[in-house]
Amino acid sequence: MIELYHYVPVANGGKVLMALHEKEIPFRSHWIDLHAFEQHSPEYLEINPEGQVPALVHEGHVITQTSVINEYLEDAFPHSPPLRPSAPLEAARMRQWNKYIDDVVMEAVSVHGWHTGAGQIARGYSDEEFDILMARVPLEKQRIKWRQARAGFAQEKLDDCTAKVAEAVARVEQALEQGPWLLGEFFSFADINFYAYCGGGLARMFPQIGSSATCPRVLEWVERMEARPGVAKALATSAP
Ligand SMILES: N[C@@H](CCC(=O)N[C@@H](CS)C(=O)NCC(=O)O)C(=O)O
Repeated sequence: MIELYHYVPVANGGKVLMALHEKEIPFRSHWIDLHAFEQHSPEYLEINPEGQVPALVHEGHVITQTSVINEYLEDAFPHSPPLRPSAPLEAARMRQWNKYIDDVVMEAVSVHGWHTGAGQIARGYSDEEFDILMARVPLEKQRIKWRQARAGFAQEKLDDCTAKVAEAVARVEQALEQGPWLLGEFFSFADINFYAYCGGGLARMFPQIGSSATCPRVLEWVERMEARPGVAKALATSAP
């Protein structure tokens, strides 16, 4: 049985939840509350020493990093509905999208998410309480990010991230000229990946970018994504 440790069904957690439901793979869900900093608890660090979610456990083995997890699911469950094209060139195209989304889009969207969401959580603690929580964060990069979120990111950084999101949306808008999904007719992990970071929340987080005047195809693609039973099931995931 697959075990998935995750939080709300957006961004990184949503990416694996959507893959599991689309591939119709049964799994047991373990809710890790980021608002309560459960991802840095000693119990969870035994599963993922980096203190990040999601983490997948299969037959006693822990797998982390969402794009790695999703391709693992493809390889370990070959009879589930495929989300990676079988032709090597098409698979490479999918991975090119995933690399760009993981390296650029995820980071750009997450700075905005952390500026508001994580910032609010972090400011709910006193300086002393926050220092104690930060001492448990294993990754230095994440400790810095939590502190930046608490103080608020510089406007220059926010503007740079907004520009990166706008460019990514323009690239996806162009790709969708070729068909309903990022790889044309084939629905793949690349669609799940972009939707998780930048699809569902696009119009709400970036109204100036996600409008029908600028990206009509992307907005129609968002509707197509949300009409998929596996995606809808994943999005309905809530706290136990
Ligand atoms: N590159 C990682 C990123 C994972 C990640 O950033 N997870 C976030 C939640 S969306 C997290 O655990 N944040 C809490 C923290 O770092 O304290 C992946 O793809 O799995």
